[in-house]
Amino acid sequence: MTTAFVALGSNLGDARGYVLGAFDALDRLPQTHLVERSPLYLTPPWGVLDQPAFVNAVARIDTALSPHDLLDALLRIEREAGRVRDGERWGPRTLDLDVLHMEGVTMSDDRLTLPHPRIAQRAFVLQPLNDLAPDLLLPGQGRVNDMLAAIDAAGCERLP
Ligand code: A4P
Ligand code: MG
Repeated sequence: MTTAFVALGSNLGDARGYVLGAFDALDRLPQTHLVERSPLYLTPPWGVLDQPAFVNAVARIDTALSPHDLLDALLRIEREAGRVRDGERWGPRTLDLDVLHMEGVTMSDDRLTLPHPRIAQRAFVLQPLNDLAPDLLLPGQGRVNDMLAAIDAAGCERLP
């Protein structure tokens, strides 16, 4: 089993419901179980600013799936949540699941880059990741709590 961290995000429809449903869907994946879920955060849009606020969270899972099989499983969960890919980068979505990190894995090919290359700039990822794994060292990027301390995360509001 490998420990992995998955980022969850939604900003269309019942965003909170999609994120909570995705935690359950992760736990139902073959050869995988959900170890811990972060709190949910309401976060200002990053990248494309003219879109609704997001609900974001991070899951810690244990999985025996390969990196590519895990990615395929996440894309399937996104489709089952009604995600439509219209080609707009960083645009609104019912559900976005990104692999942030898999323990011991550093790789980049045409489908998958690990660790996820844009963690260091993203408060909506670092805030919930820090709740689960503040001391985690992401190869090539740094320690989670150091990266969070270096950016402005004031806009991330923890949901009850
Ligand atoms: N891909 C490569 N590496 C990975 C990885 N580690 N995990 C490839 C997941 N996918 C990976 O992803 C496009 C392709 O990236 C995948 O099919 C996979 O083969 P995508 O999620 O459809 O792409 P995207 O969303 O259009 O672009 P990008 O850069 O991945 O955007 P993100 O990271 O998904 O960001 N603001 C807030 N507050 N909260 C958010 O959650 N999300 C986004 C989208 C923008 N702004 C946001 C949020
Ligand atoms: Mg994604």
